Amino acid sequence: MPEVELFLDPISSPCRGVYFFAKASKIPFKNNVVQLAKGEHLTEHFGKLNPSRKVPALKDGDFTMGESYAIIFYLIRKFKTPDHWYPSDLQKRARVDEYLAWHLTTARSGTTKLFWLKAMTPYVTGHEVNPEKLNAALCEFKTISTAIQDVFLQDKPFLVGDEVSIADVVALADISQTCVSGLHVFEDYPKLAAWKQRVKEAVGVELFKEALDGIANFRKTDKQVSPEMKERFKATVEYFSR
Ligand SMILES: N[C@@H](CCC(=O)N[C@@H](CS)C(=O)NCC(=O)O)C(=O)O
Repeated sequence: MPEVELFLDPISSPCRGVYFFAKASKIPFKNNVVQLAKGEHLTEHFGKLNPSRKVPALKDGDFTMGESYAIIFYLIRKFKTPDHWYPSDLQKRARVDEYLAWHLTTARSGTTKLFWLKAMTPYVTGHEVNPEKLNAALCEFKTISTAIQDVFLQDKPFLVGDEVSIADVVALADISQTCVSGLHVFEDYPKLAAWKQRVKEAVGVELFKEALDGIANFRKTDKQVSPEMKERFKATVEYFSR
């Protein structure tokens, strides 16, 4: 029985990053699905695992923690995963850190906004989003994609070099959520499209599909959304539609 437990909802891109990494690097763990739509992260039990009541969370014996990047670092240190995920070479590692810092502070808000406007707004409100707002979010997303392709990837196979790292996994787990919104985000970015394929193969094509199916299926689970979460979803849609 694995000693490490992860608490994840595949709808969440930070969870997908942790899941892709843990599975691809063959870490033994118990997967506990926490359904955000049902408000399972708001329970007292989950609050003990992560007081900020966000997924993902990790439990290792009596030790518990949240925050996806920190969870990935914990798993890397505990399981001494292959070096390419987070290279021990000072400067290669710094490149991974650089990408992760940029992704968290700059890319994630744009990918999240586009996902909420394009995929979640029709699901929550029954209406398409205002086209101007959607266009602005698409422009922001294109700026992010251009930066990933031209600033970080350039002509390398992966974001920081010749081998897949946690930077690739975190980036793809996040950007790929826009694909289920019916957007063909990689069409205008041939290098990113080829990179996506390489990361998918490194992570496992089936694993990748399984994780994205989680989002696609989410929108079919309307009846399971708790009243509290319906209100929260509405508030989030309003926030991103401002
Ligand atoms: N910085 C955190 C973000 C975690 C986060 O925002 N999780 C979202 C899902 S993507 C969540 O649990 N939301 C539940 C809520 O706010 O009610 C991480 O990287 O783990």
